Amino acid sequence: MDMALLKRLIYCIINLIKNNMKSALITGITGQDGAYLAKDLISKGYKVYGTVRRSSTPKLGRLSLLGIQTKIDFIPLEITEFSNVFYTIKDIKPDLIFNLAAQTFVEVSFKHPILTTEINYIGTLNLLEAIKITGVKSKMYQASTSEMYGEVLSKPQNEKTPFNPRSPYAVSKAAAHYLVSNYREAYGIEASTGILFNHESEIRGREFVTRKISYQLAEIINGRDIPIQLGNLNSVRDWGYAPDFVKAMYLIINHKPDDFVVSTNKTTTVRDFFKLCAVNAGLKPEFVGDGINEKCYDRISSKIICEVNKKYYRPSDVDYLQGDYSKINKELGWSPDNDIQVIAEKMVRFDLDVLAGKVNNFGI
Ligand code: NAP
Ligand code: F7E
Repeated sequence: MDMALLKRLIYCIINLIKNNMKSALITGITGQDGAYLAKDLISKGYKVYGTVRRSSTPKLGRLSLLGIQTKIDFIPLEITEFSNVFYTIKDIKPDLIFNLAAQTFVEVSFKHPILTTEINYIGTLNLLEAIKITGVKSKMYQASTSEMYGEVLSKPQNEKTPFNPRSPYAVSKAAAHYLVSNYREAYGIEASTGILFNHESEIRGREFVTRKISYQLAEIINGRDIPIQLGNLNSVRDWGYAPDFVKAMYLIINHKPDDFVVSTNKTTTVRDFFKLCAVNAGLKPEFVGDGINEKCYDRISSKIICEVNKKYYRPSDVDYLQGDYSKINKELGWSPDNDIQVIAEKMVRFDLDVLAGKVNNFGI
């Protein structure tokens, strides 16, 4: 057979395989969860489409770090633009749609409540309307959040616990959550939600408290003199590991449409997470004082390594979250693999390696 014909045949076979692959669209692929989820879906043989919104600087760092940047079909998408969402769904007709795009930082939601509502609520509505109008048979996953429980009405929280949101972020997510169940009931759209409790990782945004701590402790080990400035040290979270949690998303979307809590059921204060990280960084942390005057000393160097700064207090905070994940455990067999000690160890190790120049973090 001549070479040109052979090449053409191989090209046709590759295209045939590609066209028969199951496809998934991830909104918010450049974020923490989007990156891990994309990696999982690619390893399962999915053709992955990822949405990226325009910016003046590149932001594919997480995807580069995970080695999957070249394996994704990127789609320009601004989720608040209905026509953009509509034509994306109409053209791709993905088997699965994971709606992870959101303004995710609670603190910013107090400063940008309208933008947060437009992205998180209208964005979700745009997707649901696009699915409804185009009539595509896509299954959809909505990224709901433990923040919807807010000032909690019972402990631990499960799928039946009423919501009591405490921030514009939480309100926008609760509204989007109700939209999903409404479109499910009213139009038979196959949409599910995962009510995910906080989940962290080496590629978590540096504005969130866990990564702020691990990264800035690594800076202190590398000679930084200024203590880390934190807000509410008494806040309690149920922290899990993001790569474990994206596995739950895949199980949820492939099950009959429903809502599932994803969590670890274990609680840790911000102060205790700080201590765990500091010990992992080779320090000997001790907190002294109360409220705004609380400080943490490193008993090896006698230096202050952390102090409270009221700038980081929120107008209203969520003080306690603890998720009961027994439903997803019973029905889908999911449970978390990594506990908070392991998470702290991995995050501190990564940031120490980054600052020592041992790994390229692509700016993440
Ligand atoms: P993240 O790292 O902040 O990523 C958010 C993603 O949304 C980014 O890709 C971002 O793109 C994209 N995005 C923001 N505004 C957009 C817009 N207007 N149009 C299109 N895309 C937009 O968040 P994450 O931690 O991966 O969380 C993923 C989802 O899970 C979010 O919906 C979040 O609310 C939810 N959730 C997260 C947690 C958690 O603990 N991580 C817990 C519960 C629920 P850019 O890169 O352009 O900014
Ligand atoms: O704050 C307290 C802060 O910003 C955790 C998002 O992924 O998880 C995340 O939201 C707690 C809060 O996460 C600082 O007041 C103290 O009580 O890391 P965070 P979050 O607000 O829980 C949920 C589930 C989501 O859905 C969100 O998208 O830590 N805290 N001092 C601080 N928090 C920050 N960020 N910075 C501080 O200095």
